[in-house]
Amino acid sequence: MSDVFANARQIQAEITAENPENAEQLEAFRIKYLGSKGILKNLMGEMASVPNDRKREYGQLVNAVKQTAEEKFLALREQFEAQASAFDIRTLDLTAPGEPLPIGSRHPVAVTMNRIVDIFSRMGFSVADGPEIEDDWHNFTAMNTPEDHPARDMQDTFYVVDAPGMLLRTHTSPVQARVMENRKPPIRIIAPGRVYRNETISTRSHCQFHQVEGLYIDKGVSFADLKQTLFNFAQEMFGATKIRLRPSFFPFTEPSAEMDIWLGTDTEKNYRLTKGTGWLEILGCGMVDPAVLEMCGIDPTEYSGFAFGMGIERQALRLYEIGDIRLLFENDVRFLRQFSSAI
Ligand code: 2NM
Repeated sequence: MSDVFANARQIQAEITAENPENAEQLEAFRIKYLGSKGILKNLMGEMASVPNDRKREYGQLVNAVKQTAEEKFLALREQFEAQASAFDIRTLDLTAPGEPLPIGSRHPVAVTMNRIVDIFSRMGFSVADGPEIEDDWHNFTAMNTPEDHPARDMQDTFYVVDAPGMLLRTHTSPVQARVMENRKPPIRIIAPGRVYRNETISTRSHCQFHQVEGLYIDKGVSFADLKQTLFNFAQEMFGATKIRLRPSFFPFTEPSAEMDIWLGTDTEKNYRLTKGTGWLEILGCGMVDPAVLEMCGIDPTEYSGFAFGMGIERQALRLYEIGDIRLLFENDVRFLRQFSSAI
């Protein structure tokens, strides 16, 4: 009779000493002790042989043994489950296909800018850049833009508060001014980048957009050079077959011109785009004003040059036949995704 008590205590010691090392061994442990034909069932079955006055004591002992086994089982099950769900190289299927990664796309303005840069690179132009927060001198004075010129007006230019003479560049021309100050001709550069204008009048206009300007200075650079270079650009960029130069005015060039490409009026789209003329304006250009060369430290009696400038957003609209410029600023991924194959 006293054997059943000793036996139960012996089982308890065995349970404590058991050390299942994985889920499989733990299941064997459970069946051995807690299963329907397990050791604890047997221990309970011994109750019949315990005298009545000790049944209560025996029941408590067997319950304690059972609790030991159950606690051990639950603790180890939790531990093994946690291990199984954690990263384990042995359970990793190295042949499984990868998760698809959503790939972003370049913005059409960036794609257009890259194309413009690429075309001029092949004609021997290199890319120059400069600060977007500029001083009055490089943005306006060096560009032959007088103090009372309307472009300097607060309505057009963002001036930096508390920094007299500092502003957000209104064009990338100050980049050219800085290059002319620091380098000797021949100079053949393009300056792509962000520019800022305070255009709050219409909902269509934006305060920040992108420009590419170009500059070519050497001995004997002529208007014919300008014409051939820009015609080549129009061919490469838009597949244009004809260009037209109309007289215009910029403070920094003399003479100045606006360049149109020939689209014709054969299609309704081209008719609408060219307002029935067949010609579409693409860029502004001209021979660099001798006063600009002089201010930037280049002798205008020795050198001459041409320059040009264009807004990139406008070229992007043309290139991708986008109907509304706002699409370029809204960054709606449903719009941007369409350019995922463009470089
Ligand atoms: C334009 C049109 C015509 C231009 C001029 C210069 C510089 F620095 F040489 F004076 N840079 N860019 C220029 C000329 C820009 O944009 C419509």
